[in-house]
Amino acid sequence: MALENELRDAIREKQFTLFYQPIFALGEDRQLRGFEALIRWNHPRSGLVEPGGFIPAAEAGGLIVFIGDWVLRQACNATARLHKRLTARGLAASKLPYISINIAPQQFLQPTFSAHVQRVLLETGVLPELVRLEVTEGVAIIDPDQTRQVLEQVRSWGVKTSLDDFGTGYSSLSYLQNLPFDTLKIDRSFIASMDDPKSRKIIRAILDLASNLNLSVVAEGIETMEQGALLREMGCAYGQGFHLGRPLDEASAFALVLPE
Ligand code: G
Ligand code: G
Ligand code: MN
Ligand code: NA
Repeated sequence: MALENELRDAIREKQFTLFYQPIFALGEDRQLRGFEALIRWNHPRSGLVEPGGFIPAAEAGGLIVFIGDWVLRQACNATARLHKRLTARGLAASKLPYISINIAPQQFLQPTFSAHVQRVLLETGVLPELVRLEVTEGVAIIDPDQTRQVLEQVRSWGVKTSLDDFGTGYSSLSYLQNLPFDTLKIDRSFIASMDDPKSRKIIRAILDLASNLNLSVVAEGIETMEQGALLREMGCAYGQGFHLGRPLDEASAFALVLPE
């Protein structure tokens, strides 16, 4: 309960902040393609707290909906501002980095969620095509029909959809068949164990499946040069991870694309 009260204060006192982890094309030129927004809690006494330390409590207490709505608006706002500055400098719309936003199941399945997305798109002016919503298969386990409806609705506005943590859950394949996703994010556990030939076979199978289903693939948790090179060789187009780039505060993330 104490943590829940602290979280309420944190919302009121604007203690949350977003970090942005770059997502790159794994090809020769390492083009920056997007950012994943990752929440941090600037705690008055503990300093910067990672989501693992408070998202579970926020989910249990229902506060994740308020926090998540703040994340969505904040990430879209920041991205719209960045895009304005980039286009003012003549960068083509096709080169603008997208923003990928984690949506908790409870938030995603709110009856008002898609209306909220539409409102945020309109109010921030961010290009819908440059917004990606990341969900795990947890949403489909709770309510497959609602999940499909919401994914279809946001996609009808141009927003892209990603299936996060792919490969770790229960019956991912039927979700791929029934749900409209644009992107698969291979869970970082498979990348971490790439030394194991079995793990590489699973990654190959995921890449093959994704290619046949016309899904783009982002490998998560790339921590070494070798992992990045091997994934590229295997045909994985995109990646993120500490080797490529750590989550950055807004100014540092913007500086990656807006050199002085
Ligand atoms: O940044 P870190 O590795 O500590 O994140 C841990 C977990 O918290 C990840 O599973 C990530 O998806 C989740 N997470 C990070 N930011 C957000 C957010 O804004 N909303 C939700 N729902 N989850 C987030
Ligand atoms: O569950 P989700 O995929 O959203 O988790 C994203 C989390 O993964 C972020 O909180 C981020 O800090 C973390 N992360 C990003 N890159 C790496 C990495 O290379 N290694 C590890 N261990 N974690 C990473
Ligand atoms: Mn994610
Ligand atoms: Na993930």
